[in-house]
Amino acid sequence: MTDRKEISVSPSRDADGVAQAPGRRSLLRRGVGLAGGMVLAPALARAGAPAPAAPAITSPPADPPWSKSLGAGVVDRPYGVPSHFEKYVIRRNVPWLTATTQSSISFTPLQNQNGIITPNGLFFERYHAGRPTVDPAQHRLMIHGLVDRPLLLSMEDIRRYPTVSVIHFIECPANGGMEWQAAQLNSVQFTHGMIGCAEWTGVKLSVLLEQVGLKPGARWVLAEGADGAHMDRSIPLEKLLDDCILAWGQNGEALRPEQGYPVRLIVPGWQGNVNVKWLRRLQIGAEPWYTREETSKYTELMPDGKARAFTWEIYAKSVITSPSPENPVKGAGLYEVRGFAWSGKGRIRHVDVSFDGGVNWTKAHLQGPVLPKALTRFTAEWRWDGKPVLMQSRAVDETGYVQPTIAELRKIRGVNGVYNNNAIQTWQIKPDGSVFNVQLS
Ligand SMILES: Nc1nc2c(c(=O)[nH]1)N[C@H]1C(S)=C(S)[C@@H](COP(=O)(O)O)O[C@H]1N2
Ligand SMILES: [Mo]
Repeated sequence: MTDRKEISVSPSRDADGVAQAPGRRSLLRRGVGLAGGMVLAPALARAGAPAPAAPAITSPPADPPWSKSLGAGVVDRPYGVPSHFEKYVIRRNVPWLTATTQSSISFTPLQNQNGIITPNGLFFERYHAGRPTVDPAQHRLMIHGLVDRPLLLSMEDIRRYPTVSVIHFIECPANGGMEWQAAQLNSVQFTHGMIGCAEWTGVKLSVLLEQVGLKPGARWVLAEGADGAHMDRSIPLEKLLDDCILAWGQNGEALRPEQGYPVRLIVPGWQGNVNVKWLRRLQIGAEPWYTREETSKYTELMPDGKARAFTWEIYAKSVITSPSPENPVKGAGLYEVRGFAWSGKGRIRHVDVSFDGGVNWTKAHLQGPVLPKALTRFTAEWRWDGKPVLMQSRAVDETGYVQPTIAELRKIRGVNGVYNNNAIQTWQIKPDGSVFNVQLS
């Protein structure tokens, strides 16, 4: 096992204490207390340590203050917000990672995500020049280049096209980028939180491209954003015609400004940066544009000093979110291990979990829906005896590709890169139930 370099950026312990949802835990414990012959949720009713001697449970609980008064009325909050008790469930950034917060990234709190959809207020943010405030009434999208009929579309025009709604993840390929040399960040939010999954609503690019009429020789598209960075990326036309969409909806409401309001490109399964936000221009051409972005940043540095210019698809990956550094274990007993798996190449076929650092594997349960290029929930039953554990998950996608270990990845790619670290994550569980990010050599 290699040394773990610990950097104290993990959320504070007391915040984690709240994250443990004490109400639910004490309910479980009470469940055990009255379990004699009662039918409870089958596996988890057996969870936890032996029940403390509970007083006989004969009458309903006493009324707390909120049961003895009127609550707030409707439209007290015309736009709803989460319960005050959930205030620790937030995006976080790593201040030392970037010089400014305008060219930076924040992380989704995966440790608290229930189900496959990332709530809009928790979706990770990646900006190259900050988050612009785009007025939808003034925003225009230009489609030009090797086309018969160039278009200049207002948001009103865009919304008149036939719509589709699709559920896909967006992952920045820098996700896990700090972990190439050694285990660094003791937090699943920071090791894996540059990802979010949402239902995107918009129009298929194929519909728009049919309308502008592609000229012979058209093979590439330059997509450009309206932010100060005018972030642009070259994308093969083939991909745009296949499954890309121009999205203005995110989980049932308008895109959030953070995600590209009023309109962004969704490039299913491909690395985050091609999903251009605040989209203002699509130029059709014959060749890719090697923009500064592409040649200087989204390249993959190989051990021999050469760099790969275009890498697009997200390779299969998975991570256990509970237990995790933010979700420590509370004593020996039965637990449900929970995590996410995803692949940019299609559906997750299966996920294995290991409790001994990858020596033995057992099949996890995939919780539906299992959608292509979307976060997929997996669970596994785990009875902990209180001894140290090295817990891992390993995803296999529908192409048969198997998520590699960090040692296997390093053999091919060295340690100089930042991008596309899809290695198996190892959590070390100590006898006191605390969980640490470690790497196995
Ligand atoms: N216009 C524009 N689009 C952009 C970016 C940007 O800075 N400007 N960042 C890109 C990067 S690097 C990523 S990973 C994704 C992140 O999407 P999100 O912020 O909605 O999570 O947006 C991409 N689209
Ligand atoms: Mo990114």
